[in-house]
Amino acid sequence: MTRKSFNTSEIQIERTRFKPVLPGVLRNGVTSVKPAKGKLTQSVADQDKVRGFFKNTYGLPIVTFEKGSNIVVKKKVMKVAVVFSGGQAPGGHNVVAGLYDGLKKANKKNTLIGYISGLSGVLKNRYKEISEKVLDEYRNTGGFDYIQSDRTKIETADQFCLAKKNLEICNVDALVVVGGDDSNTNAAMIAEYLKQENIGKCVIGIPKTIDGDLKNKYVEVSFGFDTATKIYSELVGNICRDANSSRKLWHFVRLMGRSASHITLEVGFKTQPNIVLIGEEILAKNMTLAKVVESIVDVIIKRSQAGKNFGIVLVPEGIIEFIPEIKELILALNDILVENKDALSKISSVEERKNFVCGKLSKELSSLMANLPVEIALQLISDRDPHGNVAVSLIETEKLLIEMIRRRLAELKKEDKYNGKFSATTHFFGYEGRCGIPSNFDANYTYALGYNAALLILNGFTGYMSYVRNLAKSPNQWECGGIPLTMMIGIEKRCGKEKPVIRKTLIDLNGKPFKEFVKQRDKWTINENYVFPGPIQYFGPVHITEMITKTLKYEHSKK
Ligand code: FBP
Repeated sequence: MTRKSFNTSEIQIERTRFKPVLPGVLRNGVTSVKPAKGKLTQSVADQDKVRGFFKNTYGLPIVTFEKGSNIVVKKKVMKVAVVFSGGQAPGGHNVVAGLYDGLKKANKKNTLIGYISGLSGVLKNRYKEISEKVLDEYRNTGGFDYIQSDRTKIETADQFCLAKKNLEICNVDALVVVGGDDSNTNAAMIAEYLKQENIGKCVIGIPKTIDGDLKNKYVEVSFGFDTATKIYSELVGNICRDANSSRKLWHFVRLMGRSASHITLEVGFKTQPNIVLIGEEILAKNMTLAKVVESIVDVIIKRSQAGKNFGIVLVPEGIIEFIPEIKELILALNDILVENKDALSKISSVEERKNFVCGKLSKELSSLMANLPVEIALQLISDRDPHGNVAVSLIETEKLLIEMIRRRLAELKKEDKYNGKFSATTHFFGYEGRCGIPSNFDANYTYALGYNAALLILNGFTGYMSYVRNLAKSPNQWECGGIPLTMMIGIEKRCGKEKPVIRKTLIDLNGKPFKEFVKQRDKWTINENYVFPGPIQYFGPVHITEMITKTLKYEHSKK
């Protein structure tokens, strides 16, 4: 096949021929699978408050798909809309493909449209019909470019009303939101609103994010994590080899992942660099910035004494939010930015903006701000995203660390406690992995998530997230169903107000992956135990092409 929509590579052409494997339970056609409802559920926290926000959709039962005759799915001709929301993650196009194929399997007359550029597409009523011909060109490809994405949040009464109106204009029976924790929170709110309006339209969420923090017993991993971490691991592995060859540089590699350090942990396992910082551990140990710096300096000195003035440090981008004094600073800044929105909008100079904000901080926090490199201070007061998150991807923590390390080493030199050389360089990997060609795992998983979402819709469910689990086994043994969105929700302070939000799952320091990491990491510090994973393999021996993440492997291990 040749791609007609845009230029393509040989490997992409070859990938369009890949046939995703459906989970065993979904393989015999949509009329041979029926939903079984489990017990009613509770939200993960703040039950009364969450129930108050979701009067019509709170506490639904878990749904599991089982083999069994089910003709209800053929009864009605359905029109479904899909939307990508938030950051890109490898496999998005296969969600659309699975959804499309599932709908068509039930009834050839079922149709699928894609809202363009995230939930703003719903508000502007911008969409395109998903056609078999064009979709075929996107199967098993990376990116979200077929229908694009953005971070719009549907929030105000007017926006909910407009969304409903546009769904009615398009005659859409169901909306599928492919998103992370914030976007799926928004999906839960839209589901609640439409249920309250009693207009018979369903909303289903799909767990997407490279960050891997949308995770629980049912959602074992969000899609994209597998591919993105494989891509970053190739890059980090190559850097390890470069460092080991030239032996002159310390490489500080910041990795995306927002608050959670799942990506960094996985890349750490795959490449075994000298230092892997884990935000959750820093928080648990209450490590100040000075303590974090000291822990790195300690390794730099030991390696230097062994004649090794080089090394690799992995830095999760969200680490900044876990260092106690900076966490306090960020929380204070969040409030100041909300409370002084109008005044700040009139200040165009970044320097004046910084001075204005510093004037509102306590004495201690203001002096902390003043001690930070000026770029970092400015990055900390940059605008929050529509969901109220700090744009951690814009904060160059690796540069902050290098600056502090330099200062500390200079002090130690003066005291004759260190006489090595410290030359450092930085890298930030995030966007490099978000649109990669999905691994076989992600290609299969996303296709199954989309197909399973079609089944949830055809069976009339709303307010659910499509789940596919038992992922450490082969797809034949994967289990499918729906988990109520409200089950994952707790209350958080966002933009100065209490809001319902799907809880991010951070690294569990008592979990098997972290414990395994603690067992291994000391061996990586002074000796070079680097691993060079190389690129994702799409063709070849099964133990390589179907390799799952180490995180999933340790989570499912018996020990
Ligand atoms: P999602 O949570 O929307 O999937 O996005 C994840 C992410 O890639 C984070 O790792 C990163 O901090 C952020 O998006 C960057 O956002 P943007 O694409 O807006 O620069």
